[in-house]
Amino acid sequence: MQIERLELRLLKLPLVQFFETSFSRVVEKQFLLVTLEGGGLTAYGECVADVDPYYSSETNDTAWHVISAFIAPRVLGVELAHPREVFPALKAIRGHNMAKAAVEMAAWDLYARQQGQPLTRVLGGTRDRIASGVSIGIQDSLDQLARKVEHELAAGYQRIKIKIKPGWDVAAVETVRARFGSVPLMVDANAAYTLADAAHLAALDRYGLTMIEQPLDYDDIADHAALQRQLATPICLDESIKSVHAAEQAIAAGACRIINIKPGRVGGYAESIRLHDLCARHGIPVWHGGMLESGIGRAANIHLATLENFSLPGDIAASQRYFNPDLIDPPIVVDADGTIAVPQEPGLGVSIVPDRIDRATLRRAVFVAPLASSAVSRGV
Ligand code: NPG
Repeated sequence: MQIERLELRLLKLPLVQFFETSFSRVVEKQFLLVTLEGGGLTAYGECVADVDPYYSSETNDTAWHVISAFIAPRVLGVELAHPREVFPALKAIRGHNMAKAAVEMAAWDLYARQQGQPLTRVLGGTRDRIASGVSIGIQDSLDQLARKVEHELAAGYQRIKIKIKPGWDVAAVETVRARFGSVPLMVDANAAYTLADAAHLAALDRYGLTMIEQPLDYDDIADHAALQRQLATPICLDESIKSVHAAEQAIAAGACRIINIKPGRVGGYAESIRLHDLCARHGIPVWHGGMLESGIGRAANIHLATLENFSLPGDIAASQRYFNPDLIDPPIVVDADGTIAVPQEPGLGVSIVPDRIDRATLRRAVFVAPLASSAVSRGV
C-alpha cells in the first residue's frame, strides 16, 4: 500500500448545544481532517486536537505543523505492507500523538478499503453492535442537569456520565441519584482535583458510581494510586494514559481499575490495540472515549470499540447530538436499546458528504509523493 496524496483541512462546525467540561465551554468545533489517496481510493482520519491546549498539549496548529513538516514526508510514497507500520515510522517524532493518530487511522481506513473490508474486521473486532453511553457537560443549574439526564435516558443510552468540577460534584450526583435511582452513572473530572480533595471525593463513594474518571492531574499516576487506596469508587484514567507504557505503570501502581481508550491520545489504532490487549491481560476493562468528533471520527471510534475488552459503554453517542448537519449522511443513530450498529461497508463504512466538508473548510493544504519541498502546494 502506498499513500500517494495527503490533504489536510481545518474545518469548523457549530455544535448543536454547548459542551462544558471542568476546563472550558465550547459552542463550535474546529478540527483537522486528513484525507489520504492511494491506489485510486480515498480515506479519512479526523484529528482530535482542539483550538486550545486545555485537554492536551496539542492544538490544531501544532498538529497542522507536525503533520505538514514531519509526518507527511515520512509516509508519502512509502511502501507499507500494513498500517501497523505507520506508528513505528513516526518514532523519531516525540509526542504529538493526535497528529500521528489522524494520519495513522486514515492509513487503516485506506487499507480496509483496499481489502474491501469494514474497519472492524481489519482491527480484529468481535461484535456488530456497540453499547452507547452519553456524556453530559456541566450545566447552568441542577434542574437543567436533571432535564438533560431524563432526555438521554429516554433516548436509550446505557450509561450516563456527568462532568464534575469543584463546586459541581456531590450535589450534581445527588440530584441524578434522587431523580433517577440506580441508573448506571459515572463522573468525569478532567483533572480538576488534587490529592488534598481525597476526603471530599470519598463522599461520592456512597452513590455507587461505576467509576470516577481522571480526578487528578492530567499527567499524574502516583497521586491517583494514593487516591485509589482511599476510594471505593473505581478510578478510570483518561488524560494520564498517553502511551501503553504509561498504562503499564498505572496498572502496576494500582492507579486505576478501568482505562478509557482514545486512539488520538495514544497515537492511533495500532497503539490502541496494544493498550486494549495489555488491559485485557491485566483484567482491566476498557471503554472508548469521545472527543466531540464529527461523524467521521465517530465512525472510526465505533469500529475500534468492537474489540472484545471494550466491555463498558463508551462515549460514542448519536452524531446528531453534536452536529446537524454532520459531515456524514445518514447520521450515526443510537437504537432504543442503547446500541449502535457497526457500519459494514468497506473502511469507515459511512457516507461522507464532500460538499459539507467544503463548506466547513477554513484552510487546506495538499502534499503529494514523492515529497520534496517544491512538491508541496498550499492554499485553498
Ligand atoms: O461524546 O464525544 C463525546 C464527548 C465525550 O466527555 C466527552 N469528552 O474529557 O473525554 C472528555 C471529553 C472531552 C470533550 C475532552 C471535548 C476534550 C474535548
